Amino acid sequence: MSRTASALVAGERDVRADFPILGERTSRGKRLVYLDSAATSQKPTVVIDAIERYYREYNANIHRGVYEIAARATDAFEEARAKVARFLNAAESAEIIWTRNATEAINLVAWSWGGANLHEGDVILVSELEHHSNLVPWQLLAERSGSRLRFIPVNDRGELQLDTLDALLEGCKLVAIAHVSNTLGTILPIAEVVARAHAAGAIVLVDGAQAAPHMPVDVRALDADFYVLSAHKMLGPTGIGVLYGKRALLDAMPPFLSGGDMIRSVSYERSTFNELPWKFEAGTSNIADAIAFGSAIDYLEGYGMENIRAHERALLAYAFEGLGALEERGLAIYGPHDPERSSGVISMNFADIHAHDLASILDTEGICIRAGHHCTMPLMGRLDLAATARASFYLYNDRSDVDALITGLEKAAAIFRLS
Ligand code: 7TS
Repeated sequence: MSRTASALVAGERDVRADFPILGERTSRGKRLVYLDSAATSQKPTVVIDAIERYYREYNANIHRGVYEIAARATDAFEEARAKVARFLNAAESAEIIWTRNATEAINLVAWSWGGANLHEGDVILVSELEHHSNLVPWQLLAERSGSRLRFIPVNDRGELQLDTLDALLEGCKLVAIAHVSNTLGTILPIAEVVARAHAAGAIVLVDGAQAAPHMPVDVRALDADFYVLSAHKMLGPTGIGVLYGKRALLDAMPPFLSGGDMIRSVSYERSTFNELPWKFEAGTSNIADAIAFGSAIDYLEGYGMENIRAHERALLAYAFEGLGALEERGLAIYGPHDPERSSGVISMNFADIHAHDLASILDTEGICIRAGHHCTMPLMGRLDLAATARASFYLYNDRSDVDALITGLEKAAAIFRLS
């Protein structure tokens, strides 16, 4: 373990100092307690600087200019792709496709792979806890192709129930499933789902938007066929995301968007297409943000994903313990109450205080959480909830943030005169 990594786990290093926004004060003069990283993460100085350096020093379009700054931009862009490939342990950089975000990566697969491979009567299997981004594209694909959706159930704690999986996999061509639930933090048993799906002849897309930021991910060890993520949830900029796909699948897929850069040759009548990964990258890419995402990966790897996971696991245990004292006053916590089976997300309701009121009261203390359905309306229905208040952690959070959250909840209890 490197010195900085062990310091992170021990909570010694001032990680906050690397994130300029965390030094800001709210309009009420409060220190920022940022507990909404599941929505988007904050950005360290190295990422902000990487964006600025690109625009100040070598802004040029890629894959076409012969001059020096164009070559520099192309190299930096492709080097960032190579970093993502290493980060996910992909077999090669050509398996990493840049997209705008996880949502676009899922849509790419739904349109391209789904359009070519799904037919009348086929089954698409998703879980009951998916983010709308990993549900709606499959609903639309089912409509277009005449295929059907089925759902892997979750129990009342939001844990996946796999006893009926083999029956659900009958006739199934594709399983699309989250690695970590954005609403409950549940870590799903992906390796097992993939093995059983493959045995039944289905391929698997894993929505890693909430996993890749928080734990080591090895797409080859998982044997995932597709894996998607969003840079903005893992210290990178908005507007850049990733589709990982196995080469054999990507090679066989038709293009998604079309135009410049994704072609090999074009005549008035027809075109032939570029090789991977550029076949799927039509038009000018989000160059600056891809490069800055590479810097985010360097920063994360400086700590080590294993250490980031350990830090968040310890913080979660501390939070469960502290929040436990409020349970007798009506605090309900959803999802698995076990740091081993949960990523850094805590979803809750406090007595009959509406989640939005709770979020507003916490906001007056500088505490940022999210309230609502978290883009998982079907899961909310399944758990019989209208909304939850969700606190989510990252490597820059520490025990003082958890303490602030608990103090904020106590203030809410006082305002609402909870006994
Ligand atoms: N999948 C999961 C599991 C997510 O949590 C999110 C975003 C997405 C997909 C979509 O990511 P995007 O970058 O393409 O928008 N989740 C959340 C959230 O929980 N709060 O705000 C966004």
